Amino acid sequence: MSLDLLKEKLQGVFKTLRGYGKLSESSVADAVREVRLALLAADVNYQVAKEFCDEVKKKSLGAEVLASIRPGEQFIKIVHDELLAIFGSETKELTPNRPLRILLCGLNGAGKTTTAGKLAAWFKKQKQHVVLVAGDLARPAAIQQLEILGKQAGITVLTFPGEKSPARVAELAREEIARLRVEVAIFDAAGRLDVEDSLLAELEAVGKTWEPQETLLVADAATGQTAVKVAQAFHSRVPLTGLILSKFDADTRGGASLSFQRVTKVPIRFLGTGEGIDAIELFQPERLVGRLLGMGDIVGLVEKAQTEFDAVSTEKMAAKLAKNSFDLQDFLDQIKMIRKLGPLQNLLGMIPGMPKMPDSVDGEKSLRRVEAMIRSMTLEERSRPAVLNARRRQRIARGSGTSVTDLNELLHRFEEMKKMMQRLNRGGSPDKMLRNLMSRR
Ligand SMILES: Nc1nc2c(ncn2[C@@H]2O[C@H](COP(=O)(O)OP(=O)(O)OP(=O)(O)O)[C@@H](O)[C@H]2O)c(=O)[nH]1
Ligand SMILES: [Mg+2]
Repeated sequence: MSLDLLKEKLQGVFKTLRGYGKLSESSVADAVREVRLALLAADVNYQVAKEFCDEVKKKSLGAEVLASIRPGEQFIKIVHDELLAIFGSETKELTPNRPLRILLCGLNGAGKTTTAGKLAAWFKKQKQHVVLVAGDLARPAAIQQLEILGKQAGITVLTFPGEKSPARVAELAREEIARLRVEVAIFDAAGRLDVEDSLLAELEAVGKTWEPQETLLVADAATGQTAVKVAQAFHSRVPLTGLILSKFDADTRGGASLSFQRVTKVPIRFLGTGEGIDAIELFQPERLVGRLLGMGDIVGLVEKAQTEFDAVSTEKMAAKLAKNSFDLQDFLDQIKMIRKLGPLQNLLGMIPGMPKMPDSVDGEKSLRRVEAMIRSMTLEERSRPAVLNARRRQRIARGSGTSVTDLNELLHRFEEMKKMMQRLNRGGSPDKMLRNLMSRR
């Protein structure tokens, strides 16, 4: 996946930083240098990487660093915020105006036609009346390629056989769109060999007749800094309103995505994540940055858990899981261990996909209720919950000051958890088991 390399490197830097009790000027400088190398390795534009790092350094050493927060965390937060500053902190939606005319442009083979099909399918899913316009008259079989995509997705493709000028096609297509009451029309333009290409003039002409509200450049994420130059060149001829980074699934560097916005000030709108017609996603900066930095902080949780978990009982638990004899008593022991790890809310926040607790007080309260319920059970009941009939359940609820509904819920959750742990426990070490548990999404 794109940016995987950067992710790996950044997380390496953070891991080292976490070891420091205090961030000195030199440790900040070291970390910042590592971040810059990571950015450059991911093919982020040199100037962009430099500016980014200068900013991070300034903020890390500046007065706003809070003494009460752990230095490593503070640094991660600063990097996080700076990344968002580059990507833009929110998803920028396409204009709601209808009929919406989109023009897709880009270099040869960037993925325009595929993306046209994906976008059309994306709009169709939103119940929009969408058509594709075959505007690539340069490449043989380009029209046919679009028609195949259209057929696959059940989308009308407007073609004008015999027509030689794409600008004229745009004109004719607009008449059709009005007639058919189309809401969204996507114009698939011919690829340009390079930015000096005379075909750019042709694209300008298309822009004049098509008058798109959205002109989106499709750029191959793997082409890195070249893609940034391309974006600049296109932008100067046909004003771009957005970028679509294709082949985001393929490239591990993906640094271009960081450079684009900084250099062109044009927002990334979509990511192409595969060859299939559904392989497109809205570009969500928060999500991408979260993914990049591992804000779900799996590593941190595992480390923390590793030092504070009672190693002996973890081993015991793994053995029980393997034998499928994990029972409510163990569940209770585990809750106690979890509580030792610190504020519940922080802990849960580190597990990706974990539902947010309303607040730590509530979290604590419900843990205490669970404890009370299990404590009200006999040892036999704890090891064989199956014996819990209605009468016993009533007794336990009374004894723990809870309700039968609470108890039923607990038992249900326990069974679910047991099932999940069983699935995750592929005979590995407790450590591996924990990692498996934490890395599930
Ligand atoms: N893995 C992957 N492949 C993609 C993606 N988008 C497009 N492709 C592939 O890239 C190749 C070129 O795609 P096209 O859509 O034909 O590119 P184009 O820009 O229309 O090409 P020209 O019209 O010749 O300029 C095809 O093999 C696509 O399957 C993507 O997001 N991920
Ligand atoms: Mg094409």
